[in-house]
Amino acid sequence: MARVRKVTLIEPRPPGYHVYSLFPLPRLGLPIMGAILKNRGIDVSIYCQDFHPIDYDDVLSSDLVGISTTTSTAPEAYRIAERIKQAGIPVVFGGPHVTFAADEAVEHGDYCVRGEGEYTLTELIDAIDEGAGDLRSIKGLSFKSGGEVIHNEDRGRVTDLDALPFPDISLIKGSERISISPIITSRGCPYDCSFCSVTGMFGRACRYRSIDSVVEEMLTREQKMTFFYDDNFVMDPRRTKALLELMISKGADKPWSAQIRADTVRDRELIKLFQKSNCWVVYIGFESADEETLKEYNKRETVEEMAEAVCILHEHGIIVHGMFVIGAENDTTQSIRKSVNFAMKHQIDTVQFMALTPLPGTAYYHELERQDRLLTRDWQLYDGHHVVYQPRDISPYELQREAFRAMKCFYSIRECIRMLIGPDSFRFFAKLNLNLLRGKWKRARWEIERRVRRWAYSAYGHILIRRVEAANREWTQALAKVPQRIRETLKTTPGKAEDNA
Ligand code: B12
Ligand code: SF4
Repeated sequence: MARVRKVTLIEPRPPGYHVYSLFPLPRLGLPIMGAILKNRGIDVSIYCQDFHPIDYDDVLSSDLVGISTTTSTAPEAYRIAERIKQAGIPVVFGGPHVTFAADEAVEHGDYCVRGEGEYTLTELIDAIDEGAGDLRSIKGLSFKSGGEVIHNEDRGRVTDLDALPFPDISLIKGSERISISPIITSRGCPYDCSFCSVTGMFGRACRYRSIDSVVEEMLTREQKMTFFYDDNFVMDPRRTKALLELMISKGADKPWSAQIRADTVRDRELIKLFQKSNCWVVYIGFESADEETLKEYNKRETVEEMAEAVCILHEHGIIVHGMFVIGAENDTTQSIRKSVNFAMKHQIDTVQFMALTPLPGTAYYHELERQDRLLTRDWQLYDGHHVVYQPRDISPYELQREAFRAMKCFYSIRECIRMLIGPDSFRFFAKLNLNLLRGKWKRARWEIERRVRRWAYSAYGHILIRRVEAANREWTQALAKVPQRIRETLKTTPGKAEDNA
């Protein structure tokens, strides 16, 4: 094959509706790899289907096509690949799904890159340039040779994140529609929540970019807001503080949001800096308001810490998006409703109640597969909105119904009205008047904007959850036919390594 001159990278659209449908965002792997290839003189473009449909005339003139996968987008990735392969163009997969399902991926494409892809992809392109002779020495690569699937040895993770170029989001077709600037400052997470695939993919050792590089990248972006993609933005509070101070001093303090853990909020100095640097919303994985379920998830947090976090964040004018995962082994209808009540009692601003999803690469996946409790391997249903396994103490149908019930309860018309004219509204107007009296115009404007947004999200949540439910009707009906309870007495609990040993 001739030299690789043109590469197209594709992020397939997620199936159906999901809680983020209104705010499409690209993952950053493709824009980082796109920047690397562009720097090597390769003609690169990225199709992120959420922003632009795939132009096959363009794609089919590529020398190599790279497709990114999460579990729920894998079936679409494979469909796209079939079409490209028919035209004789080699396809390489990567991403958090195929990393743990490389055997499956190579049935649909030529190559599969496991784990972080930057160096593996460039080595693959070098090998293709040289006639694809020496594939076996490329760490992290899987491929088929003479009918046999070869998995080369794993590649270590990228150690120096500053050595990578900034993700070039302008390579994404339709990038002008990206309304929030996506920035990632670290990789890896020291925790090990049993439902999460981040640690399997990016490891438990945290790797950080330098704060200068982060702020430099932020200053190149035109969007009016920033979303930090880090799995846990406060892995090292000292570094986070230094980053926020630098953002303020360099004028990179556009309104920002990030994912954090509830227990980090206890550091008041940090939260004051959050406020000062224009943090407007934080995404917190509370997961459950049931202590036993928290233990099962290996969350290492208490319900008390969660409640305290919401209170402190609200005192500082920061919106809280609460993320809950329902369907643990311990979960019953009562424990699930406890989480819903917690969210309403503490006036969490927006929420998502996702059904526990055994993603490949997680402890839950291995254990539920071992116990033959996966109801389907139709990956597009692995989006957190479909129950895809047999829970222990309630039926899959009940769990599916509870997931919708939880969201509908939170995003009810009553709650929307309460937000407009309830006691919280009086607090808002009192605070607003105080800011106006003190001449704090910027703060007052910000408070109004925040309030309007919060209400708009609630109204949106109300509509969205009904759409998701309608789209899922067929699956919910199918679940109604699955036996009510699992009969065998389970001796082990997925996700609890010590029990399973
Ligand atoms: C930003 C983000 C989002 C955004 C944007 C999502 C999107 N466009 O898919 C939002 C907030 C909308 C979101 C929503 C959801 N997300 Co999300 N999200 C992330 C997050 C935090 C960062 C993504 C990112 O940019 N990572 C950094 C870059 C560098 O990594 P990367 O893109 O994966 O690329 C690297 C490798 O994967 C590989 N690679 C990737 N693609 C390719 C392609 C080729 C050809 C090659 C060679 C290599 C390669 O090389 C890259 C460079 O090292 C990740 C966690 C994480 N740390 O990655 C979760 C993550 C991707 N999300 C996840 C999930 C489950 C969801 C939700 C289903 C659930 C939810 N929490 O609501 C929804 C689904 C929505 C949807 N779009 O489908 C899972 C996916 C796991 C899986 N197996 O499917 C992750 C991994 C987190 C987790 N808990 O495990 N998410
Ligand atoms: S859920 Fe969050 S805290 Fe837990 S392992 Fe995943 S990224 Fe880390």
